[in-house]
Amino acid sequence: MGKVALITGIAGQDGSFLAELLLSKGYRVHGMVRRSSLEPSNMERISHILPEIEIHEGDLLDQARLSELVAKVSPDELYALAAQSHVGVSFKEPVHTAEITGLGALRILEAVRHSPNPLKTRVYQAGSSEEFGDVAESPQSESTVLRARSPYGAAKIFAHHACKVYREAYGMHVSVGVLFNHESEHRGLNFVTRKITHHVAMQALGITSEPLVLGNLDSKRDWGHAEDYVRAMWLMLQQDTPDDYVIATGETHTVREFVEAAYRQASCIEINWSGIGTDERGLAEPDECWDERAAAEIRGKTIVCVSPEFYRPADVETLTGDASKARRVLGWKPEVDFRTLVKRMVLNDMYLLQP
Ligand code: F7E
Repeated sequence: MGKVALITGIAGQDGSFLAELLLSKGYRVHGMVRRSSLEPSNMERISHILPEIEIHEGDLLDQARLSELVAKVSPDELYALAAQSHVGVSFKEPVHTAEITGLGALRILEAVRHSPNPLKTRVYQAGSSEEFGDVAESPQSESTVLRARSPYGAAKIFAHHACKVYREAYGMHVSVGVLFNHESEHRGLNFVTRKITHHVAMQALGITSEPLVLGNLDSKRDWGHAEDYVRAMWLMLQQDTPDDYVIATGETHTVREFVEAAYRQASCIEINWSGIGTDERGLAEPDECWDERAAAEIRGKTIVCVSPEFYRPADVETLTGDASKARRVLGWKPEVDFRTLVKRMVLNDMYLLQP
């Protein structure tokens, strides 16, 4: 009989890809979802596999329910993916973020520790490159000091340390994946990559003529594809010994470069940047493939602008991951590069939005 997996946050980007991967490997997949997320609109990412998985209602705030669920499902592998995962929101709701993202992880560990067979269940905790914060060195690896710059990063550090404590104190099989930014066609619209590809697709299809409004364009991220990253999660739990692993591409791009790549892909438009800070504007420069009359109409139009609304009180400036341990021990490597990631996201949004 196949192994049993429990995924918290199964309806999210990573949860949906991971559920598909585990089903393809013959797992019986259980997923935990909050009552408020049971709305069909929140279940879209997993609607196609709903008949093959078992959904349970649960909440990271509710220890009794978590303990009951873990005891009942008795998973071989538990993937703790649920969290308040938006860094910007964590500045507005720091206590809530600590409750869900920090203490929620501890509640999962407690649920496993007090289950009938705590050493049976292998746990994957979703760590984050936000833990590196004001980076102490570059690139960042498993030995880099953690110096969070957001309430979200601080909560993830708490969860990360709790995992290490449970591993050492109780001999539990708990691994932490310190995942750098990972995106996809399933990414939520409030994260910068999908916000960009969705808006650029709307402009390209003539659905909107409003400019794309962003915050910090100079921020640099190491962006990979979520499908590659959930494979790393699974590999971690197949190891005899639990450990921490950085998962990243090792390649860093600015938000500005992501914007440029998206316009190039969607509409063969280059961007001329002008101004600085919140006065910066991105002006359209159609490439040589455009018909000259159509190009003349759009040339010089403001298609991107900046608003302080999307700045954070503190931002992590640059993140670059060193995933050599994962490559060496897990045999993991990313398959999707930056150009392909942008292309896939843009084309998917154009497909979804086509009239
Ligand atoms: O921002 C800048 C923003 O919200 C990326 C989460 O999955 O990855 C993600 O966290 C950068 C930041 O992701 C906008 O200031 C500019 O510097 O897409 P993001 P994130 O904060 O890096 C880590 C690894 C996680 O663990 C998190 O859960 O883009 N930025 N303008 C903007 N960001 C947003 N959201 N919206 C803007 O308009």
